[in-house]
Amino acid sequence: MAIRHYVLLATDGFIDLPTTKELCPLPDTLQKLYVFGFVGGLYKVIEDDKVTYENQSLNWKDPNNWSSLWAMQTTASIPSPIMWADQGDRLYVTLINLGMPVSHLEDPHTIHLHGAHVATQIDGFPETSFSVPMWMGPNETPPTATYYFMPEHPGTYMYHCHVEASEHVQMGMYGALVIYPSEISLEEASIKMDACGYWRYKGEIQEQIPRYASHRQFAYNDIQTYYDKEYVMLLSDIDLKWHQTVQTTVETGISFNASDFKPDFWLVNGRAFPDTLLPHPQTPPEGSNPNLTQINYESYVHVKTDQKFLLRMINMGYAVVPWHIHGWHFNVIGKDAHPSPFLSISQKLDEISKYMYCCYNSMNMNHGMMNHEMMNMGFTETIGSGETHDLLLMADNKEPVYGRYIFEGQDMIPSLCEQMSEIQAIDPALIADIPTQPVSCNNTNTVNYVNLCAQTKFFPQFYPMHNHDDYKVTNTNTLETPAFSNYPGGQLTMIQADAPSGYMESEQ
Ligand SMILES: [Cu+2]
Repeated sequence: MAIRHYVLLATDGFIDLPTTKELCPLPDTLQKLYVFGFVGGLYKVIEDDKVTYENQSLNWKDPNNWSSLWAMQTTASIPSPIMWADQGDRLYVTLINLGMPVSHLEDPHTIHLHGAHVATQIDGFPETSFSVPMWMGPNETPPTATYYFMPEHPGTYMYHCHVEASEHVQMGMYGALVIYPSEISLEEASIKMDACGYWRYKGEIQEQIPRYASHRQFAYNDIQTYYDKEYVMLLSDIDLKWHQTVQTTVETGISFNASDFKPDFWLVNGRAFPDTLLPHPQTPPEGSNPNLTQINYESYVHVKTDQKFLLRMINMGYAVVPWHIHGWHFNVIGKDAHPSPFLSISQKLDEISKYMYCCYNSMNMNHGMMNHEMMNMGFTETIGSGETHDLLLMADNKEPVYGRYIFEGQDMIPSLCEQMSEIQAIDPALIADIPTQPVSCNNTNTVNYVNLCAQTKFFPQFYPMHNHDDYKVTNTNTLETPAFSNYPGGQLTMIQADAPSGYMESEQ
């Protein structure tokens, strides 16, 4: 059990949104967006009586820190910092209100841990509890309040300010909250790592789980929820006019009618495609403390073929999102921090069928129920506002089925590579250049399928995932009149699946 203490500071700021589909656009094509948000992050961790200060400068009790804390005014971005803990930890979040110097609004703020099973007093709904007033200057002690949460259920959560939530949420005051199973909670579910690093379930070694995998590679206290990599996909939508009205409301006296909400930007982890392919600015540098690097807002999914990956879908927007993933079908293993009931149903059916197989095989009984799958699978998941859905995917290998057709052709149809070289001869621009991970504006590595064909390379594979309200896969160019939309943009990102571990290209 650890005590994890975060310090969040509420303030305002600006983010840049792309208005075109260029990967690294010119600065004068960016739309400045006025936002509210929380800054700060993990302050300290107490574990086994050992105190680790992750960021001493967040210690608001020390007057020497007041000027640097005050200087965090106007640095808000979207989303707010990720918070995480293990089941059974004690999570504390101290809130400081830095005010909103850009708009001169003097609103109080709260932190509502959305989905957390907490007492009214610390639920962050100001109408039933309290809100935190503005700090009046770096020469005074900041007024604070500290929220407390003892997570009982692993899963994907979110947090947001609940003061005038229609406006403060639209303005960007939200972030992801992730709760992992603990070693103890897994053990209570008969899942335990042995002294040699093997994961065992009910005593049996689980070959599908690598040795020494972390307990934070399970989404739930269920053996079927192991993953190799995890990603947060926090979805939100932006109405530029609403943001502009809030920015000037103190001067103009004009406020925005929430029922006029009409979004023109759609974001994944605070960014619109193609920015979703770039490294996320909030990811700590490599080599940082594991407390800080445990989870991040990267949205370009980069895995190896045959790996399992978890998408923690969070919808903070005001519309339902039909999230569609190309390439593979997902298993919905949880919703709103509860494991899918299909997990235990399918496991019980497997156990029954194994028993039947053992006992009646000699009687030549049909054992077709072996490895029975009763799962909530799909390729488009409809995610309502305020919901979180955990999607588990296996990046299975397409080469055994598709490799021969692509490189050699089959059934009297020439190879796809041959067909593509004809297309290339007509118009080379029709063969896409795909930016590969890690993408950077200074050095964008790309591949295209004709290059891959020349090397008889099947990998990497690339698949998009996106909002299937496809008009939300655009970036609105609001800098020109009349405004127009550029496709692709908006709520779109990519999955890159590299060759499986130990794969030899010469095998092809
Ligand atoms: Cu607020």
